[in-house]
Amino acid sequence: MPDELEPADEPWWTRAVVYQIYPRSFQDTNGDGIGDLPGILQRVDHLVELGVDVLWLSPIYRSPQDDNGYDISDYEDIDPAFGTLEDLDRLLEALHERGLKLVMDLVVNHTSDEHPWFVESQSSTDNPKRDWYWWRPAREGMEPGTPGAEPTNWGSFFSGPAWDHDEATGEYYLHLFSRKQPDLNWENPEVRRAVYRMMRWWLDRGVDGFRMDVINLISKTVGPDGSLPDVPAEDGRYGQPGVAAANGPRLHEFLQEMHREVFDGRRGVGETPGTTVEHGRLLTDPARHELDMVFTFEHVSLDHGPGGRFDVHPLDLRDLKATLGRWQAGLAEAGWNALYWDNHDQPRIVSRYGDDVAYRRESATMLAIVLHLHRGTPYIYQGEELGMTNAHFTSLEEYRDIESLRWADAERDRLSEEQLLGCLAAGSRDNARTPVQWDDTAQAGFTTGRPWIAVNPNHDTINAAAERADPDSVFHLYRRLVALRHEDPVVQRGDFHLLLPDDPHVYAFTRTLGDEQLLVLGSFSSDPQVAEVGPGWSDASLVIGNYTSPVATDGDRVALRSWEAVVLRRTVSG
Ligand code: TEU
Ligand code: CA
Repeated sequence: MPDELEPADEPWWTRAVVYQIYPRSFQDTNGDGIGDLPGILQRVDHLVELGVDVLWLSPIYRSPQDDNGYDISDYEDIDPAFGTLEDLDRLLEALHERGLKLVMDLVVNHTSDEHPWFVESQSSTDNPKRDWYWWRPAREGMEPGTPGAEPTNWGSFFSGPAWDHDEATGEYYLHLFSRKQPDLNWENPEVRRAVYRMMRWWLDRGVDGFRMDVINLISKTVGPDGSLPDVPAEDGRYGQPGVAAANGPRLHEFLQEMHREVFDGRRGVGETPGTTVEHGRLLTDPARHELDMVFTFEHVSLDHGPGGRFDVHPLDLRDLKATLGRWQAGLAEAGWNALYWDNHDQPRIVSRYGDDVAYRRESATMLAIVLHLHRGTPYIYQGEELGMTNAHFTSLEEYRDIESLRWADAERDRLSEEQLLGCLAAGSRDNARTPVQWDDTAQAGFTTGRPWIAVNPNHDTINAAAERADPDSVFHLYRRLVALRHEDPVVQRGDFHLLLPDDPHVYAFTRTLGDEQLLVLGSFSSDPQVAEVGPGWSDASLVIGNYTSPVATDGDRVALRSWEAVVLRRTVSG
């Protein structure tokens, strides 16, 4: 092989695939209906069979579970619902024995209001920890606790104001998420030191890295006098806090400090809602020592109308190509993308950009192939590899997610119950949180008890056992994609070039490394499509596809069946 195609000393994550587990919904072992650490241990072989390299665990720390663990009351302990520190050590050992790494969710933009830091902070205005959070008096001239008296007009991501009035001390504290998730004040160096200490404690225990929750929110726009600005908003409404609370002026400084104090050779992935390509490049340029890769949100917001995630519209494929293409181009020279469709905050991709009724297998596998062939590190969210679908809940009682419930409460006056249900069915985070479907038994093999959230009835046909038994299943296609990522330098590092930007149905691009080139085609349509790919592909070999019979090429064109994806390889002369 020419030098260029040798794996060289590229960082390991250029060759790796990450698997995300949402522990609550993965596997229960004690019949309480909540997934737990022993359940993950019991299913480690599933990860090994899939071939993934890294496990990212959504939060398992001690927590009142207001936002399913994204509200932490003790960073150095495991929530009893999930198990014990010893269970975690056992899991770590089992993973490391099999060559897998463990990445923990790090939630340090905010804590739980039950964290001892906040309990102290709240106790009085002169408590030494008062300044660990964002406390502010009511708006000048307004009566504390009355509507509109909040220090700024920031809205919470979970509806309503981002400020809560504390009767005892008469001031407000900031919470960009629920009122049980007060934001930490990263301006205070003591806060930063406490966080770094905690991170080192986990790394010393053996964990391999962190996925950093809303990490670009840690620096807010704050004036020299400590004032926080209002944001644009309609009269009497709360504005998007992102404008003033995200990507603040000290973000890079904080992350570089964290890198110095914590990492050096150890790893971090940042989740960065509302971040631009340019910003993503700055965050992940290795020379800047901030993050190794970023999760962006643009490609999973393209089907949102002005009303946000509950205002779902059909996707225009051209937007998806333009968006992902922009991120590929922007991070081509420096920086690195995390590639994902699904996670615990997103509706299932097969129900969203695919067709989960007539072409579930075809569209799930097409989406997988298209995503995994991009440049970046692919993430698989539990159940995605089984082609699991949205929950399709039909009553409000079935929902558990705080964001969904708060939104439904806020909109109840405006929308009928039927409308609410329609919006939730399309946009709710609970779509991704139904239990993993292991088999066709009563609770899908997830629990012997009553699951905390309903199992999808379609587990009678969609489940891991059935997927494993069918060589053409979504599961086996994901296995092949993971293997391809491990083996193929063009998949790992090849340059990305978007084709057919204006085609409304076909996703098309090439990846090129040295004299090797891959052509990736994916049809986002049930109707037959023809992709005009240009000359030189008729003798190309098939690398991977989601139909068993050979792909039809005719001169400069490739014919694609319903939701078909193909990857072709050729040698190009330099
Ligand atoms: O999510 C951050 C985020 O920006 C969202 O996608 C958010 O969940 C919300 O749905 C906006 O509509 C992270 C976590 O992944 C999420 O589960 C937590 O609820 C949130 O942070 C707070 O910790
Ligand atoms: Ca349990």
